Amino acid sequence: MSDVNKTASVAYDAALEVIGSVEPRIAEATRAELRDQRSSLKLIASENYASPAVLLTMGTWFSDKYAEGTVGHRFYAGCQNVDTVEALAAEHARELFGAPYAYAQPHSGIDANLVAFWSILAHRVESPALERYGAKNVSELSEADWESLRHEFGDQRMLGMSLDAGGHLTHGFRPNISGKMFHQRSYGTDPETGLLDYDRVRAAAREFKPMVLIAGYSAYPRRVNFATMREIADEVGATLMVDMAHFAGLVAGKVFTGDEDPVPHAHITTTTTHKSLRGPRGGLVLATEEYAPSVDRGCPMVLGGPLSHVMAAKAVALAEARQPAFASYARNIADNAKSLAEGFLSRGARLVTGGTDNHIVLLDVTSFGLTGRQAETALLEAGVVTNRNSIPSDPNGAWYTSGIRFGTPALTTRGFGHDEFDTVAELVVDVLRNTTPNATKAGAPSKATYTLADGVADRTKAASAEMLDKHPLYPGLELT
Ligand code: DSN
Repeated sequence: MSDVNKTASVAYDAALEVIGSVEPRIAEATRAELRDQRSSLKLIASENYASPAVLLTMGTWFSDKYAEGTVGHRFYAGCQNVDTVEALAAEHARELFGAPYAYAQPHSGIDANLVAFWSILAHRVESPALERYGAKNVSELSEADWESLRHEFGDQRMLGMSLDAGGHLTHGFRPNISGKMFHQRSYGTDPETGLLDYDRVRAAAREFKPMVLIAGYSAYPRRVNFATMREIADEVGATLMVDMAHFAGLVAGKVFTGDEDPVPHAHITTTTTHKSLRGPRGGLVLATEEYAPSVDRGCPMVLGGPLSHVMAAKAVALAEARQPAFASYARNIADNAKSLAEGFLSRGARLVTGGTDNHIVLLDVTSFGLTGRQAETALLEAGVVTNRNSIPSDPNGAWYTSGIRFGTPALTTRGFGHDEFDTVAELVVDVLRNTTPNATKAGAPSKATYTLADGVADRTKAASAEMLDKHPLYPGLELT
């Protein structure tokens, strides 16, 4: 790896010189970002470090090509090389995940979910209506028929995990477009254990009868039984959509297999490519043959022109994920999350669900007398980069929150193991124990401001630097 990184140094130096000749401040910000990423403990569960091969693939002239449409069926001429790239990205995705069909165009996870929603509505509402009306496409419908079909689109139901239980904004959260496209309801977790209760999901599905049942999460620190979710979906005639944006790397690395692998159970699986999968920022949709034709129309029905340079980088990242080394990496992600969770528990901290069996650890910071916002900012002051997160029935609401979400994919990429993650837990607990909320003018504890005791940030940074120096980011990559 360091030889490759050494070669990449030449490429980055040259690139930064070219960039700097036009806008030096961008070249400097790019250098600063590398310095910052190298020198902080990155524990944001949705971030990672892509390889230089992935990163370099994004900086090419594929960025200049329009290619709306799909492989072999474009709205622009001259897309032969984009076809090669998109077909390869899809092939790697199909092989890696054992999916009948893959769509590599979504620009992000939210876009991938929008494509999935569109596809489900197209397949389950539009196609049967066109058959009923004897029309080939919606443009052929009379104004009256179109008006009635528009109402049908808006009348469908979605059931997804609630935001405070760990679901995502796009799983039917009212302020999000998903909560407006569909009548929505959410399922939560057991109030005592914080764990998914499949009987409750089943009961909610039987009562609400959704067209779309969404499984998957952004902040739930446990595995999901997707075979059971499919049974529930089948019982009520729902399409099972799984959003594996967070844990796609664990699926790719075969940490999640059998009932825990969503792909064989879901009708449609969506993901990002940049989280545990360690690729470029972007999205991906996997689907059964049945849903493939409607997903394939994602651009231009839902998406703008594909980012061909990013699809090329997806192909490179997926090729990396098919190497045996990726399976060890994925196992280490999950082992390290356990080490981090044990490190917190042994120091008396409270974790949502009492632990983890994926890549996420969700710390309840109320026992430190802090809000998530205070904890997040105090940790950042000490060089520990995390994000605040709601916990079930959060007493501090979605802005201040009561949790800190930790993830192990990024530091696992740097080579952190059990001992380092135990030290991370020690450092985090030290910072939080030495953080106190300030008082508001009225004398109540503030939810936002805090005081971190003198010396804590420095000692945390020094201890982190020791670990980070032992596990450098992009070893061998040096900029002049
Ligand atoms: N930004 C992603 C995350 O942090 O989980 C979700 O959109």
